[in-house]
Amino acid sequence: MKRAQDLPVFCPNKGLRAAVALAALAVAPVQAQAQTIEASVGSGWQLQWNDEFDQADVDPTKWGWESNCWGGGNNELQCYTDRKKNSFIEDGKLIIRAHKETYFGSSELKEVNPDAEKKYLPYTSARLRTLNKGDWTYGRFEIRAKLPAGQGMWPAIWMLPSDQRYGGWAAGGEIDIVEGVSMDPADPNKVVYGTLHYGAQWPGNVHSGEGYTFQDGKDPTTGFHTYAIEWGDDEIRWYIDETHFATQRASGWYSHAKDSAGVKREVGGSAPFDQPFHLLLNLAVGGNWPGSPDDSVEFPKQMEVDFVRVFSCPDSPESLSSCASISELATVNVGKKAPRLINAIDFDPDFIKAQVVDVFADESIAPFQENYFSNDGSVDIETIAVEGRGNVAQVTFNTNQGGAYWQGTEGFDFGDFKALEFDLRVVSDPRASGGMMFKVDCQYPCSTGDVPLETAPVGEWRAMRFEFSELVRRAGSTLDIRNIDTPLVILPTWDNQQGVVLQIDNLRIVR
Ligand SMILES: [Ca+2]
Ligand SMILES: [Ca+2]
Repeated sequence: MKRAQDLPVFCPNKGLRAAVALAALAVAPVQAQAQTIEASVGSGWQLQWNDEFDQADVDPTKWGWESNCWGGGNNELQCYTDRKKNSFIEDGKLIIRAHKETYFGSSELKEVNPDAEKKYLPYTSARLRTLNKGDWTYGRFEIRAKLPAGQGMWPAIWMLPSDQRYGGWAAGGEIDIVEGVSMDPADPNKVVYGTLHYGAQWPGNVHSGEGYTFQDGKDPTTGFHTYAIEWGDDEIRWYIDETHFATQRASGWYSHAKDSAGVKREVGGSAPFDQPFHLLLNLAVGGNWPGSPDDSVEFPKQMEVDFVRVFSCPDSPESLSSCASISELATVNVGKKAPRLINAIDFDPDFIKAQVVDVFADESIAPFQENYFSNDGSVDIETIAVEGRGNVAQVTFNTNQGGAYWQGTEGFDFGDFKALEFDLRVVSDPRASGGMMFKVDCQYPCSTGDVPLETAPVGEWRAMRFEFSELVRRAGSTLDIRNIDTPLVILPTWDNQQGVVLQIDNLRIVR
């Protein structure tokens, strides 16, 4: 439900043959009585929990309402309320209805805090969840729903951990079964997304996911479709109707949770997706990902949910292997590699009294260690010997969306220092065009912002020097030189990076 830009998109027609074969296996008829409800694909599933929404009112033993004007952590524009005008049952369906109306409520997620500041937002909607009423680990989760189109509409069917065992978002994980983001009513091939969020607590969180393109006249905004995941201990699979379109595996997700001493540790196994999670259904309006509604959007808008069904697989409750429906045509998303944890590094606290603080000379120096982030691949950082220089750090971008950086265990006071220096050589740059950037971070989002680098011709070294006084004065810079934790982030221009190889040497902070 949080930011997930730039996800790859699955087109079902690419895999039509096997998708049809999978559909032929889906023989289980769906019947009205809870006792005989079967999963829409696979066999051996046992219904564990469901709501068909065929009673008069939303069942408070199954659903709780969140009521706040918090904005979802994404600057969303709706207040969530528990009023019937925002969520109710009609014709066997749960309706979550967004209205354009100014509302006044708590600006905090935890609406129970009596001291929370209140604020106005221009829309209302609803967010229902099963927390402490329906909490599950592993199984098949099926939700039949119709999603709203329109700029700024952000319907979501998703899951969050039911306790804070691994720490705050997203160290504990988030499973997005389906999200629609500003779907254009005129688009005949609308895209929805299935995504995982994991990693460390924000801002150390990462995400990986896949889009699914509706084709052949099928439309998630005019018809009902069944959105499902099969969540096992080693694999999570995403389904739309009978089509398995995406897979992610435990080898591609991780959790860097904080232990009782506040130290980050890598949790093994299938963490964070090995704990009880609950379901959330909501219709957000606006926010960082979809942007705001425009004049073309006529309110009210609504998401309709025909049913929510949770199945277990009694013969293989954790692996789900005896019940699973797996298509070889589904996209396997490799996920993200866990970055090296730096908080266990021993270092001399007096390092900062030196005339020159080396960050990398012939190796990375404690407390600063090299690392990378990436949305769509990996960045290799190696220490290699180069004639005349001892060792240098060689950075290879196998991605179009990543960066290399040197980061400390905390923010350090470089207030008495004058400049950042490093030597840079572009070893290879296969791009037709595109620049190079660097940043200094003071516990992101505190940062210089992107600073363009004038590199030497390919193969030649150039010495770089940047005065902190200049970096502080740059437009958009929020650099605080008394709290620098990341002396260097370096990256080719975003979305255009693949194949670039850099070498960096003598990265240091000088008086
Ligand atoms: Ca129903
Ligand atoms: Ca060197």
